[in-house]
Amino acid sequence: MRLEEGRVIKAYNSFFYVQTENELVSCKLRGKFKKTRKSQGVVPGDKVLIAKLSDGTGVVEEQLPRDSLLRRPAVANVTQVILTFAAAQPDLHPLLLNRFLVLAEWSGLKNILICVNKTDLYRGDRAAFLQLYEQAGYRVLRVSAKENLGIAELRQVLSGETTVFAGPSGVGKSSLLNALDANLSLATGQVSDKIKRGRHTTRVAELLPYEQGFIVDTPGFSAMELGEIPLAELANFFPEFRPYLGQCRFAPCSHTHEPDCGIKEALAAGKISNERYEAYQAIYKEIQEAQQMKRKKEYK
Ligand SMILES: Nc1nc2c(ncn2[C@@H]2O[C@H](COP(=O)(O)OP(=O)(O)OP(=O)(O)O)[C@@H](O)[C@H]2O)c(=O)[nH]1
Ligand SMILES: [Mg+2]
Ligand SMILES: [Zn+2]
Repeated sequence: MRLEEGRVIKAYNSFFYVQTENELVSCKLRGKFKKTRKSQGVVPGDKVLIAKLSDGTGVVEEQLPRDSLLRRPAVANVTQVILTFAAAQPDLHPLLLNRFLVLAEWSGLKNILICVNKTDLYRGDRAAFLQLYEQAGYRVLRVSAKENLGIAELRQVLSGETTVFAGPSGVGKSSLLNALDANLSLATGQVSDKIKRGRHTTRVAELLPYEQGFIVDTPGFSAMELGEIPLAELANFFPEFRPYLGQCRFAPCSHTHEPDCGIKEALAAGKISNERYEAYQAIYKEIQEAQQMKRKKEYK
């Protein structure tokens, strides 16, 4: 049987849409690829080999090795992620931003950017707040899909990359993609007036061809499970902490209560911001509690 190579563009209702060199083929999966507790299964962005059937549909026969995997939203062979938030409606919560950053760092992606959309709505000054993240090493883009502000700068970072737009519902991910390419005409949804939250308009992740690469629209989310993150590695997921790791008296050091801690000294010297250190502590506690819960359950 002749197999053809292709890339999963989106998965929907147990169908996998695979773009081959010449066409888009709707495929079913061989049973061996089904999602289990251990494996994510086949996800958008995966490169696969398919067999074409006489009716024009296909079957995914092989999954090719991945260069990278963003775990949430699950997209394979991604080169960068743009964590997208709104300056307002919904409001930007620092701890949520930090949790998204940790999740992206855990996936080992090289390029992690922050994009703040809806700058047209915010009359105050977010500069000081966002500067903390720039000092931590992240590039921060300030844009407005509505007023077409910052879109040219955004376009520059996308060329030739596979870029996932991830963030809470209603921040304007699909709107931004539409601003980048009006032909996409992705559905967008109003943020509810009452609870100031998005309505989960985008339902599945989808790779869209863009300037020799792809942009990936994804469904918004804000509740995330960080419990699988190894606690001992958490400090590595704060890039500005890295130069000070290995300078602590105790090894391992949690950088929370131990004396002579390199991270706490960097904090006292103003090299690490209070906000980021507090986020580290909060996330550390959250992971610790999730893991204790899990252990209790297993013990029973
Ligand atoms: N004022 C203002 N509104 C915007 C901007 N960008 C998007 N919106 C509005 O915000 C709402 C949500 O936009 P979407 O693009 O659907 O948001 P999303 O992030 O794709 O949301 P999900 O698909 O639910 O994850 C829509 O009513 C948009 O018109 C902007 O720059 N300024
Ligand atoms: Mg959307
Ligand atoms: Zn320490």
